[in-house]
This record gives sequence, structure tokens and C-alpha cells, in this order.
Amino acid sequence: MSVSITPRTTAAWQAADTRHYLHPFTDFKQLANEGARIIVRADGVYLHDSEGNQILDGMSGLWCVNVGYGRRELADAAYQQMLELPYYNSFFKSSHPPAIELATLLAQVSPPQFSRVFYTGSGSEANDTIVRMVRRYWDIKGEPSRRIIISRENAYHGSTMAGASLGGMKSMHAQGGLPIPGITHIEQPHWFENGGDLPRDEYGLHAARRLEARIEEVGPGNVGAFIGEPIQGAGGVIIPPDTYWPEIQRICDRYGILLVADEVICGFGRLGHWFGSTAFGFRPDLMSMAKGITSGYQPLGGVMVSDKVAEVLVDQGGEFHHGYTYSGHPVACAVAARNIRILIDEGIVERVRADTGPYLQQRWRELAAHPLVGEARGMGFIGALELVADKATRRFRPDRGATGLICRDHCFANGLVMRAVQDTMIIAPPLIMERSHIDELIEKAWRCLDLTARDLGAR
Ligand code: PXG
Repeated sequence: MSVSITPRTTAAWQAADTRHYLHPFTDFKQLANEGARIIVRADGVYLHDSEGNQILDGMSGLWCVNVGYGRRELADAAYQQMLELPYYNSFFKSSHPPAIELATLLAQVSPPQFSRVFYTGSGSEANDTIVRMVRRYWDIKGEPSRRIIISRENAYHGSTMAGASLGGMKSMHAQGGLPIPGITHIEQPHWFENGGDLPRDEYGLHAARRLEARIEEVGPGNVGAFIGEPIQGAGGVIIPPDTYWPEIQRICDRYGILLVADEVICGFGRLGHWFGSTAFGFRPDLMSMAKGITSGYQPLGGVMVSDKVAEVLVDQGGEFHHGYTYSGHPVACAVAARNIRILIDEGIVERVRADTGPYLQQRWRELAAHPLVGEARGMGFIGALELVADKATRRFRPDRGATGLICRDHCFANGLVMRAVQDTMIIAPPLIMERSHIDELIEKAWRCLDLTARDLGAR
């Protein structure tokens, strides 16, 4: 049998893709009708497709390619590690240098309460680990009733059973009988949609106090943890008011429940700090990581465990019956360590905080002047635009979601990746973008907004 694996034309790639490849979060039939865009290579902040188009990547792949594409250092780190020790596990009293070196580095760049990591293969697995760890923690502490984890509506914490359950996406819960027991969701801190006439800061307190109300409702002795993304990414770049996280911290402290930060998107410099919790001034007991930990060059995730939690798990816990074949995969760890050194050596996080982040935010906010845009918000290297029917009342069009898709298609056709979440357009560019790239992004975004407005007008 001869199997051809190098069809050359776009059509040939698409035909094989349709025939053999089920894509994530995809209407399979619809994609088969339209054909996938085939990305063949990438360099710096640009993607190249099979038609020869160059596309500015405003999404860092999927919120992950923080140091940009084409980094030889990362390829070399993987190559060298594969020659040295391509795989070994960390079960049964074994360990290896790359996992140890990365754990040490992670302890250095994390907030001071963290000195230990538990490795996973992805962000979803990290959040699954957190569910098991939180429940194990309370069991050991002699409070096994504290099983409930409180999360938020429209949160995204992954696609495994526990990850999707922690997440607050109704469409995901509807498929497969989720959430699993012991997970409950409160309002997301989304001022643009839920704030009404309240000033932002007042709304932030109001949204945070939903946590207090839910704790009282289910019984303080039954709650183990609260989990949140510092900024909700996949849910539409929901940036809480400044009052929100300090109030959440106060409530968690008051009831003695664990505070969990999902740093899968916000971690590793995206907000101009190593972790989002620092940017918002709160102090998590556990944090999940993935994506930017390797800049997407290798699949890797993990959970940073605070000394407070580790004291219980390590000193009193006995065996923790949990782990993955690829926990601490040597190649992924070697790449992550090199990636973190790039972030440190090139001062990338500081540059986002002090220079390119503020510049991106200043230019991004210019888009608020466009007739379609109800709000242009952002922080660090994340941004969102609300495409509305009426700016004053923050009202979306009745066919909510359609405008975002029109805009997204124009972006692709005009050499820019922006992601649409309903009628919210989103960017999370590689952290190495220069001012000239940011100018290019804004120019292209403005043009695509114009094209979208033209289409809406013609309908
Ligand atoms: N937590 C957060 C905050 C995430 O954004 C995960 C956990 C899960 O990570 P893994 O590695 O298991 O995918 C994520 C993932 C989107 C999109 O459409 C976002 C993610 C994944 C897929 C799509 O914006 N984030």
C-alpha cells in the first residue's frame, strides 16, 4: 500500500483533512463544506498559508506563542533533549534534570507563596488536577464535606470532564451531562453586559459578593475553593473592575476557602506581569498553567502549589493517587525552561508592562471611535472590541454572533487573525510584537471594521 502524505495543493490538503481529521470545537460537516485554511509555516509574528498569504497573528496561535514563531533556541532545546533523554517518567521514585530545572525556574518566577509544581500535559489536565488536589487537601484536613468548587458562568477551564465542568459554558455542559457534581457557577464580572447603570467599581464589588451569597447558600462548611481566570479569555476577554479581585480575596479569606487562579492565558507575561494574579493584586493558593509556559512549542501544563497547600499534601497526605504518563515530560520541560529563559533574558515581560503593552492599549482604544465599536478594552497584550448596534445602550444586534463572524472572515481575508466570541473581537498577540506590528494590526483591524460595517449596511 502506498500512502501519500505530501499532497501539495490547498485542495488536496483540504480533501485529506476532511476525510481523516476531526477538528476540535468544530461543526464537522460545515468545515467539510468550506474546507480548512491550511497554515504551512510561521515566523516571528506572521503565519503563512498554503495559498502564499502572509497573515499577522493577532492571537499568538491560541493565546500561547508568547515568544513568537521560529525560535531556533527552542527547537535546539527539544533536539538536544531528545538525544539525551527523550522520555522517562517521574513515577516510582524517579526524576530527571529537565523537570527539576524547570520546577526550580517556575518557583523563581512565580509569586512568593509558590515553591512546588505538579506537571500535566495541558491546561485542562491542570484544572482536573486542581479538582482532585482541592478535595484531597480538605480530606486530609479532616473536612471532607468541603467538596464544592465555585466557578463563574462563561468561564473557560478546559475540555476534559472536570475542566468543562469548572468552565461555565452552557453549550459544553449540554453535551455529555455536565457539570460533574460539586461544581457551581456564579455571575461573571462583566460590566459591559451586566453592569447596567452601576459605575464599574461598584459593579465589581456587587459581582464579587455573588461569591459570598453562594457560599452562604450552599453552606460555608461545604465549600473547598473558588476558581477564576484573572481575565476571562475564551469567554470574551472579560476584565473585572479593579475592585473585584481584592473583594474575592477578602471573601475567600473570611470563609477559609482556597483561592485558585487559572493562569493558562494570563500567565507568562501576557498582562505585563509573570502572572495575572500579580497584575490584579490577589494571592492564589493554587494556580493552573499551560500555553505560554512553552510558548506552545510543546504541550505542557502544570499546577503551582502554595506552601500552605503543600504542607498538608506533603507532610500529612501519604500517596496522592494522581498523575500522567507525560507529567514532567523531559522534552516539554527542556523547551519550557528555555522559553522562560528567553522571557527573562530578553526582558519581554517588562517590555510588555512598560512599553509595548501601554502602546498597544493606547492604539487599541482608538478603535472605540469606529461606529461599530461599543467598547474597546484591554490590558497588557490582550484586547477586545464589542461590536454593537447602539453604542449608548451597549445593545448588540438581534442576530448576536453574526457580526463577529463577518468581521473575523474579513480579518482572515485581509491578513490578520482576530478571534470572534459572539460579537466581541479579540486579540492576544505574541509578546514580541514591535510598535510597527501594532500599527499594522490597528490599521488592518480598522479596515476590517469598515468592511464589516459595509456588509451590515448592505443587508
Ligand atoms: N484554562 C484556560 C483559562 C484556558 O484558556 C484551558 C484552561 C485549557 O487548556 P488546554 O491546554 O487543555 O486547552 C484554556 C484553553 C478559545 C480557546 O477559543 C481557548 C482555549 C482553548 C481552546 C480554545 O479562545 N483555552
